[in-house]
Amino acid sequence: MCSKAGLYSVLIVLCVIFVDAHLVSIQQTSDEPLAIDTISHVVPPMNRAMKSFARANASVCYPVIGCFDNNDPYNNAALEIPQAPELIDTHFLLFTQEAPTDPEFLSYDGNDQSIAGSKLNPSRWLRIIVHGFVNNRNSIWIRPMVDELLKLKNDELSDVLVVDWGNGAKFPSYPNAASNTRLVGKQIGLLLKKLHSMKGFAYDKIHCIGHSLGAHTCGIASNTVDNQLARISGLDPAGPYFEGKNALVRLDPTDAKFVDVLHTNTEIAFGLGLGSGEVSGHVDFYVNGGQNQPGCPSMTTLIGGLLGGQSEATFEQSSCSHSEFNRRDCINTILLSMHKIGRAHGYFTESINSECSYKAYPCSNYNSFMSGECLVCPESGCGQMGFHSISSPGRGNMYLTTKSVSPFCGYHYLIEVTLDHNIAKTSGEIFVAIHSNYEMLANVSVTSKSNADIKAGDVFRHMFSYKADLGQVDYAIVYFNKAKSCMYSIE
Ligand SMILES: [Ca+2]
Repeated sequence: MCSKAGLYSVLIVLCVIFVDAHLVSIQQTSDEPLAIDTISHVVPPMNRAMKSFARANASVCYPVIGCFDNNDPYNNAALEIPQAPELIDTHFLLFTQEAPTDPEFLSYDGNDQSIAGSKLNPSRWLRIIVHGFVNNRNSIWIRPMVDELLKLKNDELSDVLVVDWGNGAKFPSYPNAASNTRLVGKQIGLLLKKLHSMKGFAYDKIHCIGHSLGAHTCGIASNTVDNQLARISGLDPAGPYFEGKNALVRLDPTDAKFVDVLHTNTEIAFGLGLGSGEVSGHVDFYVNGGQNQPGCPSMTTLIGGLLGGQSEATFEQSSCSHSEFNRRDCINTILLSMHKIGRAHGYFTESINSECSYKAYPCSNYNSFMSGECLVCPESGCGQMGFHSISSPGRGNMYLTTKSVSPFCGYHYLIEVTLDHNIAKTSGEIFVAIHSNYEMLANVSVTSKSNADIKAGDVFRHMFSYKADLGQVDYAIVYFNKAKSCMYSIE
């Protein structure tokens, strides 16, 4: 049980010739295709996607929904204004406890019968899922999230509404998709007003979960009902055209009573960036630092490899390649592959019914966290990333690590290795093997590279997540692999 993890602190001093090593189980306090939001001004094929011929001072009005212009602050999406609702063709698919696989289609604009005859139950939560760029209702991550949400019981018992605005989120026009978040958000808000007036649905039983562009769409939806939604979960909110922009156009803490945000893919490479690193909620989880995720190729590696002619198979073999891969051309390959880096929806889906808690720690930055400086929860408490963040005390910026493969949640451990003062300067890699009453954990690198500079008095710390509670640690063995030499024990 993760909840038990770290209830104790284990300190092992390794009696080796010149190394002290400490394994510290993290203290507990006293108390997861496709959704890519892509912008590029560098990669030639993507340039086309970013071009916009919109002009300033443009406006448009649509029946029922209302008017939109591109005056400040709504000039954020390359001056694009939302496309016609007939083109976007938004669909609202309702999955209920009574019909978990056979959705009802709800309508906000005239077909009141769809709401009047709905199985929607206002005593339950309504969880709304909103996808991002290049996604639609069939994106591979949506069904698993629906299933996990429908498993919730008791006070969390839920129906699930999937918002499909795929026609308005199509590749290649990211500016249009970014602008369409305003219209789709308004459509969701209008539907919620209908649910409120016709079914007695309380806004404080509504939770909007948005991935990428969908995160900002959730913000607009709540704005439409005077920010009364109980909760918005932003899963790697889109960065391009939103990060640093006016709070009216992007997800921010004022948009709902509780806003929790996962940051998983803020790395920018070759001019391409996906997620926003901006603080956007009451609690922001910077997962594995937020830039990219373990087990996934970095943006630089991925895009460089693809543009360099690396094969699709290469990426199929990566541990991120368990999701959709339907390459039609190089650009799609880039988009689909990049999506896999953003595991925000995978983490969130896993968190809903997992016994593992995804414990997260407040810290000033990721480097400090990885150095072991923030391993004691303050009086204000630690956080719990994902679905249960609302019931954990942690607020503000939180840090945690995950495993590189599913299930991603694990137990945090910190290994600390202190070198003796009598060693000669050298280079190589230091590993630790941990033997506990649970199992042996072999060859954990604490230097993170094979040719680290090593000198007397150095202290190496390595934070990692492991699949289980290691329990009582009996002993550990430290190994040193000298650069360009054979491995040998330094014992
Ligand atoms: Ca906002």
